[in-house]
Amino acid sequence: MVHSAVVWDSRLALETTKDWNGIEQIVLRNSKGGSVRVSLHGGQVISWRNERGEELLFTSSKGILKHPKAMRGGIPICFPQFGNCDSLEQHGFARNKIWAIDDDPPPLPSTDSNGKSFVDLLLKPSEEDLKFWPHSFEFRLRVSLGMDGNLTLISRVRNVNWKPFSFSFAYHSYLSVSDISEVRIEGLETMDYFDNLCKRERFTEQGDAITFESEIDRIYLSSPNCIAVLDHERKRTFVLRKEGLPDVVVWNPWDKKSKAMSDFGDDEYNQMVCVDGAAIEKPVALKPGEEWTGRLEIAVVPSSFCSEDL
Ligand code: TA6
Repeated sequence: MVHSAVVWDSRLALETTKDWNGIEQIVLRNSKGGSVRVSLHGGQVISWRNERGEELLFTSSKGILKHPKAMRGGIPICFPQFGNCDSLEQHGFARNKIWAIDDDPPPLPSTDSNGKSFVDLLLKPSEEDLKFWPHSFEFRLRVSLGMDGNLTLISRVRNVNWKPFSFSFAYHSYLSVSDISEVRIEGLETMDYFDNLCKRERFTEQGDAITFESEIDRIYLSSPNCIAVLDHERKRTFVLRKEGLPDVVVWNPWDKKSKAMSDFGDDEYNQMVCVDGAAIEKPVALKPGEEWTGRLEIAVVPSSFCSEDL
């Protein structure tokens, strides 16, 4: 179901555009001038703008929007696994599939729709997908934009199979920052993490905020549900609030890895940081008929906000 100002299709009130591959994008707006753009390619949020029209998510100037590869940037959905595994592409197939608009979703709590502009999307496995991942599921994604400009993503994965299955998951959120060397992440102090740069060995974070002087690629484990990403130069803070997502991925490729990625500018690492609400260390296990919900809300507040307010 979609709530939007502009009627485009008699069945649904949709404001939509199409990308140059002819794939539909849904535009959500609030009355203050904020907007969100969601592509049916991967159910990927590809833009989130504040009331001044400033883009809050990073997308690479060299990003390739060519099916089936996910565009680099925005918020790709990593499902049914985060990272590499033998039978599936990195970060799973969900972000490389064409999703459908779900015009009759099972209800969510009214707080998830009151005063919000939202769209409900649906992904079900094709016969081809089932060859690689033999588990029937229904993945419902609600993307919403609040009157306050906050972006909310709610994922509901239901096991519609006759046998249990497990999966890992991440909202792979590319946040736009002014200068990575002036960014601090608060809320992960003293947390344990797997370090992808050290064969995923387990370490413990020191007692102060995370700052960036080189590549960081970590999965913080059983983390607090509220994380702050402070952009010093722009005097603004991203506040991530999550439920059902115990882990947090923090990634910046820095210079060497940036140069090695064809769909990423050599210096673009300065303007982005990935901070992903995730469920990785302990995969989500669903019995037949069970459903998992993973919710992420991202707000942008003036940087006078600090971790004590979390
Ligand atoms: O931890 C984040 C990470 O797995 C990095 O190791 C890096 O491979 C990145 O994701 C790749 O993200 P992408 O958007 O290219 O799939």
